[in-house]
Amino acid sequence: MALLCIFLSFILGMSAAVPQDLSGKMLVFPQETSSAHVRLTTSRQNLGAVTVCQRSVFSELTRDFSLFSLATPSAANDFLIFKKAPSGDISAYVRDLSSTFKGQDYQLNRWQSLCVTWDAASGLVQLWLDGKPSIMKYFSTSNISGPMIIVLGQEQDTYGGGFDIKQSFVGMMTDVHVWDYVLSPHHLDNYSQRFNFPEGNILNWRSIEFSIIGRVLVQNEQHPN
Ligand SMILES: *[C@@H]1O[C@H](CO)[C@@H](O)[C@H](O)[C@H]1NC(C)=O
Ligand SMILES: *[C@@H]1O[C@H](CO)[C@@H](O)[C@H](O)[C@H]1NC(C)=O
Ligand SMILES: [Ca+2]
Repeated sequence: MALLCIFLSFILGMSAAVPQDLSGKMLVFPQETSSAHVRLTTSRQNLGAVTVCQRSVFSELTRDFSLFSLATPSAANDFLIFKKAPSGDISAYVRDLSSTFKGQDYQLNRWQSLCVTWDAASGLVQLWLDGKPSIMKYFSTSNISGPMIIVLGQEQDTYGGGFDIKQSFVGMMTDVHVWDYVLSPHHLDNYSQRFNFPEGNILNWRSIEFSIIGRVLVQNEQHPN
């Protein structure tokens, strides 16, 4: 029995490390907890630019919550997308530096697409909500470097942990892609409309390595509007 368990956990452990195609699937975060999350895996250790795109919907969250949390040993908020309590405010963090984009049309109970781009060459960050660009803001010109832990569903205050139930995500999320360059405006617009765009070369929803910790469920997507 013990041997069987070891064998099974070995198989399950293996399957978590194999990239999976999540097209047509979404992640469901059905409870407010300080532990349930999804960890995404990349072997990259140096990024001079980033684009993160995702589609999400949440139902009742009028408090702060995390949408995408990338930490390295040197910076817990190395790349963080954080919805702030006042409706319309979305904060981005790069290399622990943050700024809030105000007046964003982020709504309850509706699928929305959100992309955040950053480039160390210019230091500029921009947010694209449903294909509409924000202003560009100056953040950081230093690369993100070191082993990365990427978490969906919780916000990392420390490398791989330090979760706060009051910053957890409750809702659905799909189509998470990450690129190591700034996606062109045409591709950002196409992403928001589910047209053609290049798959993420750092994280690709159609071939993604992940592990689920706690109650997060993979379900069929329900054709977001
Ligand atoms: C920063 O990233 C860019 C693009 O990946 C790379 O060309 C450059 O060498 C990196 N700089 C450092 C100091 O690692
Ligand atoms: C955007 O999507 C349309 C429809 O799929 C496609 O024809 C077009 O080439 C895409 N744009 C870019 C820049 O790839
Ligand atoms: Ca926190």
